[in-house]
Amino acid sequence: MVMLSKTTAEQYSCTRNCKGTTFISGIPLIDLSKPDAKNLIVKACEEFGFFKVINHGVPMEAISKLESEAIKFFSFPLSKKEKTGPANPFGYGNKRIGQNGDVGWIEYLLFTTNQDYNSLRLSPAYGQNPENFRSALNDYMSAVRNMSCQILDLMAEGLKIQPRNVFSKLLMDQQSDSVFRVNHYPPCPELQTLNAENKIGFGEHTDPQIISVLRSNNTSGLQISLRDGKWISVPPDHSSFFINVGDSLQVMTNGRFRSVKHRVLANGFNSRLSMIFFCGPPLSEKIAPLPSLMKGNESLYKEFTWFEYKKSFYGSRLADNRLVQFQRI
Ligand code: GA4
Repeated sequence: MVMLSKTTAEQYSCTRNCKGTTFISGIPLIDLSKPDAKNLIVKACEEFGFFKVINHGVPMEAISKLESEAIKFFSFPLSKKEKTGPANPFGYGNKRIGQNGDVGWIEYLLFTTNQDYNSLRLSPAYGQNPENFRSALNDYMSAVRNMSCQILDLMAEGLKIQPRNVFSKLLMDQQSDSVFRVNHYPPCPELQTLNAENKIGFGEHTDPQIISVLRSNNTSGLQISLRDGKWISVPPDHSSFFINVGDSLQVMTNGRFRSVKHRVLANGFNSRLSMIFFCGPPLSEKIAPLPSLMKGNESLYKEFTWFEYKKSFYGSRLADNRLVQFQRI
């Protein structure tokens, strides 16, 4: 049984299924329109490194438009999709994740966001009218970037640190090295037989960036790991967003917030579609604990820039602990 602190236990009720996975019915839920959002965000980042957001202000129209463009793209024949690949590191990818041997039951599109999609000419492989895809991407990313900044400002307020935009300014910077990913997990026929084992869609890992902002359709699959190593399934909710603490935020808070280990299991019957905005700092940014959060404590980490971290994590396997080599012993 998963052990939760008293206050948490009141909020989250758990049950176990036969394969030993724990389902948690209450992932921390943050209503961005409520005055206590900032304190609840801090609590969720400390306890889970993960929370769900409602009243987020991202128009449903922007979400549906991009979702339908993505569905259209993934329904094209493989040969056509491959014209926009390989994902090295940006473009269409199929089964292979990264460059170091990781694989999953997945196909995806990876985009860099620090270029202007108004001037970017998407290849005709994005459909008969790539302009539709481009404008859907632009609208979605700009709405999600705004919401991400709002969340990061609330985080700084909840932590009682100044200036309020200490995190969000990294995302607003013209040079912000953010990434956008659209994942399609097709139904996996192997899983349709009785007693089939779990099949990995996207293997366990932490995200390297500051926070990641995920939205999916209503197909399950996402799991997060609790501090004690137990995996819990996250009930999907197509109208909400899910926020992950990334490695960079763990360092900036000197370990007070933990980057959350997560993975996606394939589904036997339904397609899962997710879109994730990874909020990254500029390449030259020094990633280090914020002095106001140190309170006389030593930094747990050696100094590094986002560029140095990136160089190191592109050489890693998905499940590696990428921060370990930057930790002071
Ligand atoms: C994990 C988070 C993002 O999806 C990503 C991933 C990246 C990739 O798919 O190219 C990486 C992975 C992610 C971290 C380790 C390396 C690089 C795959 C991989 C094995 C786009 C990112 O920024 O880091």
